[in-house]
Amino acid sequence: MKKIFKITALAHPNLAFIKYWGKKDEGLNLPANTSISVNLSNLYTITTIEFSEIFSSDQIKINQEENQKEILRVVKYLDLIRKKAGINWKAKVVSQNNFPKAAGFASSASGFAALTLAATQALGLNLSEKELTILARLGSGSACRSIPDGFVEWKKGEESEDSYAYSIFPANYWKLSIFALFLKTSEKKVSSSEGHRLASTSPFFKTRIKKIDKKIILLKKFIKERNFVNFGNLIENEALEMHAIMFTSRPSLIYWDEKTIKLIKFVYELRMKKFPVYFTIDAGPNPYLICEEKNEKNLLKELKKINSIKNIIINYPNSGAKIIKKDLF
Ligand code: 2P0
Repeated sequence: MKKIFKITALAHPNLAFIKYWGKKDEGLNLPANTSISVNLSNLYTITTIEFSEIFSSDQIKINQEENQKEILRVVKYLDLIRKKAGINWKAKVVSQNNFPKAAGFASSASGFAALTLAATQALGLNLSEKELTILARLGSGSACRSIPDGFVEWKKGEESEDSYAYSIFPANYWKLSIFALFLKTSEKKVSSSEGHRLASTSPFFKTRIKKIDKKIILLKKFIKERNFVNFGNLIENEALEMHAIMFTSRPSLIYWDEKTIKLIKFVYELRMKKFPVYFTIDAGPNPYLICEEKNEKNLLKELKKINSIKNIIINYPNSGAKIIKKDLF
């Protein structure tokens, strides 16, 4: 039988409703808290990997670029997978996003999730979903949440083997429309990894961690009940809390710009007019607006009035990482 060493995988970035901000162990990407997210249908990374004994070095291309810092991170991660598989062949990797990377759109999550699935399959490692999430987490923390389907919980765990992600509700459980708004698409100056390091310097970080388990329980209840108003208020407050930690870190970290604030105020205005829409924001200036699918067209109409929005991609809850047939090389 012919052995296949070339595999292509597709993974979606995930949007956190309860954020991962701060690590307990930086080497292992053990988070300070449990987090909850959903996979985004219309944003994705496709990664093709081929291992061969004739390659003399790893060749890695991400979005048609050869960025040395990113390459080193990927090579280090491939070394980990090679060690697990007991194979030392070098690899060719081509990875392509359909959205701008490092602008707060979780490109490391979809990138490492796709790479984890493709590389382990190509080397014949038959890992369970739980094992895949643990491995993906070692590449980038949030990547573990892009492996399972739909709404996903990443349990913080005490050590590497019990810090993993799993689906808590399937993608079709709740028809949410999640608008990714592109205000600014240049790469951010401070990476998330650097940001995580600063989190514990905020005087409010300990309070956040103390209260977060209650928030997790509440969020799961609101999703289960499909209670949009309670859900929206909770996730919006959670995003502001994470950014408050960033603002009050030393040195402080401000990912927003004027356009972000304008959008926040716009959401408040819509709610004053009884339009049920809420926002969340990740480690970047670009907000996500969330409404129920029945209100999607009206929200789009409202957003057309704002000329600072360069592009809008509407997403729905989606399945996790998967193997696809279409290779990139
Ligand atoms: C999240 N973010 O929960 C939070 C919200 C950004 C804001 O996870 O160092 O890229 O690779 O483990 O996963 C971004 O952090 O950091 C992140 P590493 P990662 O989605």
